[in-house]
Amino acid sequence: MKELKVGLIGAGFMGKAHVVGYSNTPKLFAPAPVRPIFKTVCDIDEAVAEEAKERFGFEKSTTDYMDIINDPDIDIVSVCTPNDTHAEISIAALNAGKHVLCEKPISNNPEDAKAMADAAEEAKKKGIISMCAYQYRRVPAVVLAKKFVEEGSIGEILNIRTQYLQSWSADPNSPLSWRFQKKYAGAGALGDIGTHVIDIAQYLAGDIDEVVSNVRTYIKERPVQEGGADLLGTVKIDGDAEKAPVDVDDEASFLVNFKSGAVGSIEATRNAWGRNNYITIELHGTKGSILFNYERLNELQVCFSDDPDDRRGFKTIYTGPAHYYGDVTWNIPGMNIGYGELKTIESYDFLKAVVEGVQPSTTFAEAYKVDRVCQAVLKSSSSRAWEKVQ
Ligand code: SOE
Repeated sequence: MKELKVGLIGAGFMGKAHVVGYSNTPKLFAPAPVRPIFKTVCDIDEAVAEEAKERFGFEKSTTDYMDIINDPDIDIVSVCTPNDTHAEISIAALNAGKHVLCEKPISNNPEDAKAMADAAEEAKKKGIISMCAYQYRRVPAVVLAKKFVEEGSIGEILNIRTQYLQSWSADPNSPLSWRFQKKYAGAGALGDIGTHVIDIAQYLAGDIDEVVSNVRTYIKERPVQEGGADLLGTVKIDGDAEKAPVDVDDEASFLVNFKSGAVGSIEATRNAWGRNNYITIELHGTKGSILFNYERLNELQVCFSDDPDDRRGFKTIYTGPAHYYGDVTWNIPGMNIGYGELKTIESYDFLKAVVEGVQPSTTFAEAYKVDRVCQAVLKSSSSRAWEKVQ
């Protein structure tokens, strides 16, 4: 089997997710496009890099990402670092002829996002593949929703409502990681999770044309976290610790108008007690409706207008062997998939694209479009008016 050598940059939570995806690809998918070989793992924290090397089975560890860029033996680079470093690392990797799978959001500012989209476009001419890791558009139920939209089964889209709600930052003692600092993250809930549902909304309903928003920071300062590891609210720091200001949003809610004429609303917050990874999409068309909730990710609800009056209503389709990769992941109905399988589907699509030389979604150009929607949301929160997506 063909082998491709992987360099992982950033060995925290998302680094682990990429390793799970790559290592499970040849196990879940037969035939597998390649066998990924774990060559070098990089983290700015030496102990984290060394631990990841041992645990994930990399040959080497380093604290300097240029060791990966300069290694002619490495074919693929996974970028799992804070948002402010995505551009520098991804562009260096693309210029060195490496295929890049970069975490979302594409960057912490529009200039870098554009530079990344341009670099990806240039690299593509030389057969170099890139992908931004908006994995939720690959949930089989979301792919099925797209199929219903494309087939016209629910008619013309009138509106789409999406939400991404989590709870891990609702506790004021959740530490001030990079995710609460503009210079690293660019934006708060908007950039971190709002971007996922912007990507899905545009995947299903086309480009967003304009937005009007409400953006809030509920918890204005948080206890300072020692060390760089992102604890995602799993560890609390008690009230006596030094505190520093939060300069990003805790909540971004906005109305959107799509270029197609459809309307919608998007909401994102990590301050919603009781909501864990609550990604919902509700889409109404002239001939039917679709409803999805990631907390029940193996289900899609659909309602068709031409069902008889006495039995019209939402029915639940359980995704399985008949749906996106369901015949190769677990081919018995009801086995179900979770986040690990989803990251594996993403890795498979990426690795297959590398082998076939075909550009997969979400492209850096599409991810830059998501970023432009975020810029319009932030602009609208200051102007308190509708703002066009530039
Ligand atoms: C934290 O909010 C986070 O890890 C996001 O950064 C991811 O993109 C999301 O998929 C899960 O939650």
